[in-house]
Amino acid sequence: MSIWFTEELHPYYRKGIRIKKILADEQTQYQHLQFVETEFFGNAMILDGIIQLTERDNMGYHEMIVHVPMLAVGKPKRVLIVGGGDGGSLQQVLRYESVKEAVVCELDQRVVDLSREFFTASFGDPWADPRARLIIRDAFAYLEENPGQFDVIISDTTDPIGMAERLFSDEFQKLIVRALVPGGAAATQCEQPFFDTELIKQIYKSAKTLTKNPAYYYANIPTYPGGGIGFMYVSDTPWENGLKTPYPPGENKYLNAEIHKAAFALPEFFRKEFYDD
Ligand code: SPD
Repeated sequence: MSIWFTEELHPYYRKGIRIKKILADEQTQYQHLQFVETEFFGNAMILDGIIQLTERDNMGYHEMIVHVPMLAVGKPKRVLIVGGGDGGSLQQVLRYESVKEAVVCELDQRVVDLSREFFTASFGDPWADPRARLIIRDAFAYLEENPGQFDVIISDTTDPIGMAERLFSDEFQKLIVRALVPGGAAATQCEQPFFDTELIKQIYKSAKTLTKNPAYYYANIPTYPGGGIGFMYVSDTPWENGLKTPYPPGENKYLNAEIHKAAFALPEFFRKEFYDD
C-alpha cells in the first residue's frame, strides 16, 4: 500500500507525505491520534490531521526547543515540559547531568503510550529514567499551583486550535514566567513567521512585558508548514549566555554553534514586525 497523506493546517496551503502503513488510528478522549509509517520520514505522529513529528526531521525541533533555554540557564536542575508526550523533548532534557527532575505535564495518556510503542527506535525509553515524572493533567492548573519551581520550561504543544488555543494566550505566558525561578528560561512552540505573523507578534509583545530578553528563533523542519517552525525564548537571561555553555553528553544532530546564532537571525519583513516597535 502507498498513499498520500495531505495536511491542511492553513486553508490556503497544503503539504503531503507518502505513507506506507497506518500503525495506529484512534479517537482518544481528547483528539484523533494516528501513527503512520512514512516512505521517507520514518514513523510519524499525527494529531487531528496535523503532523506533530517524524523520526527523520524531529531533531531540529526537539534540540532547538530544549537546548536553547537549557544552555542559557547553564546547569538547570528542575525542568517542566508542557505537552511533549511523545518523549522527544524529554530525551533531550535528560542529557543534562545537572537535571534532577524533569516533569512532563501532558493531557493525553494515549500520546505517551503509543509514542513508547512507535518511537522507541528514535527516543529510546526516556520515561524509564528515574528523573522523569509524568503528570497527566491540564497544564494551566498545574502551572497555577507551581509558582517559582522550574529552572527551564519547555512548552512543546500542538497548534493554537481548539483546546490548545489557550496555550498561546497572554494568560498562559504569564503562568509560565511565574513558574520559573529568577533567571530561569522558557521556550515555547511559536509557529511559522509567514503564516502566523500576528500571533507571534502578540506573543512577543506579551513576553516583552514579562521578561527582559525575549527573542524569536527558528528551525528547519521539512514536514511542518513552510518547512519550519519558530520558538519564543522567554527569559531575563539573554539567550546568548548559552553560546558559552558546553553541550550535554550525547550527540547533537541539528544544533551547532553556527545554527545556535543563526536561528535568531530573522528575515527583514518579519524582524521589523516586532523588534522595530
Ligand atoms: N504544525 C505542527 C506543529 C507541531 C508542534 N508540536 C510538535 C510536538 C513534538 N514534540
